[in-house]
Amino acid sequence: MNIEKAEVLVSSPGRNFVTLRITTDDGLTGLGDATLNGRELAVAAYLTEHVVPLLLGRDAHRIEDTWQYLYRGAYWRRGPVTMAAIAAVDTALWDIKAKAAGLPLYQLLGGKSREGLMVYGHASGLDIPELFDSIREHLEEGYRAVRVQTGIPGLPSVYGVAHSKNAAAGSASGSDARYDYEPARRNAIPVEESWDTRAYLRHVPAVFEAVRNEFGPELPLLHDAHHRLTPIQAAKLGKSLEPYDLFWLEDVTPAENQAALRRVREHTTTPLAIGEVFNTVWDYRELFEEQLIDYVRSPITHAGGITALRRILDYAAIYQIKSGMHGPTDVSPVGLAAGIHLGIAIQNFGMQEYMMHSPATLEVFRTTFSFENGMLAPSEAPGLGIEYDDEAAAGYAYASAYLPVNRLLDGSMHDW
Ligand code: KDG
Ligand code: MG
Repeated sequence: MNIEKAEVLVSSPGRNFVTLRITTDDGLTGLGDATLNGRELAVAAYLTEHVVPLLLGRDAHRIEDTWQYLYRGAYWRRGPVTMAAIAAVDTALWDIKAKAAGLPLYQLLGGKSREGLMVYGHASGLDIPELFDSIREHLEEGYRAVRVQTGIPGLPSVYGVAHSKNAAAGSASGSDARYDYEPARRNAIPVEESWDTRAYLRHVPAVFEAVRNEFGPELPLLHDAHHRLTPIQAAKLGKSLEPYDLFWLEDVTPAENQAALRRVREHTTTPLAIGEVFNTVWDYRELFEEQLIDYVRSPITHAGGITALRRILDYAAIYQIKSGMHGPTDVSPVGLAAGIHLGIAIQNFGMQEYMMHSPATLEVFRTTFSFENGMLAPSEAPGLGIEYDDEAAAGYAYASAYLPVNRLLDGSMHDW
């Protein structure tokens, strides 16, 4: 079963996606997600110019060898562009292998370890009443865990918090109002937001106190600090949130410095999650071996595919560290579906992020997974269970879009 064709599909149904579709000489197709938010065309070019020519004629069954060929063979290892490209190839080949076997992909990964994946949604509000409405809306949709992001007094907008006053009225399929901080905005240059760490550190604990008072002790609550704190600020935040029993506190410090998490860990028992911007197991080595984190945020799309993330999570399992796969709307339904198959199979699943794709996205990517009672589950369709609709995609042309950048009040650039 040789690879006959590999197409790089760039489309923009609601937001930009890069998808690799591999076709074999016996007519099977497989899909892989290669979307890198705000830098999409770099991966599309990497695939088109440097990967697709190497795939043609290769045995589609040789997933491990193809992974090693693209990783070791490139000489320039790691990095988000390279690893997203490798992830797309790897995922597409797993999709094909499972279709060839006539089985849903999770069966090839060891079969089910659970019936469904517990997910969390994105609740947010500029103020507490809006935030409560957003949490209630998520609970009504069946979510059994929520990420809580809040506006900060004095800051006109905060990434992760819907700007619109009626954001909580967004539809179950993820309207623009509800997630208006995403997709990355379609501008020639990024929007600039401002940031004040002291105001943030003062405000967030009070918000969590209010949420716990309103919604009780059971509801799993999560929070994302988007890499904006120094180690000691992060330690302070973790400590101040301890009374509110977070499921996890995410991305507290810039992710390049693994040692920073040592400082944070020394001071707080709030569970820590990190890794949505990591690309390889090497980014996690110190964090695992010193048990500095509790959840691995890498999705399949940005960590080199199913083959690589499986390895990362097996390594994590030795240290009782669990998965917490990234699942915003810039991980395409293909990337999400791959994560659902992996998550259902592994022993050390923790939590899955699920933001829900827009109706436009779901017009192009035909999904079969289900969301019921706060749990995602794969279908029994062979492979990933996703079809790409070329005709629908043709109506959604690519337009450049960027995440906002972040400046302190004095105008200097700040960490994401
Ligand atoms: O592309 C970046 C976004 O997906 C990211 O900022 C969202 O932090 C995020 C999250 O946890 O979903
Ligand atoms: Mg995050």
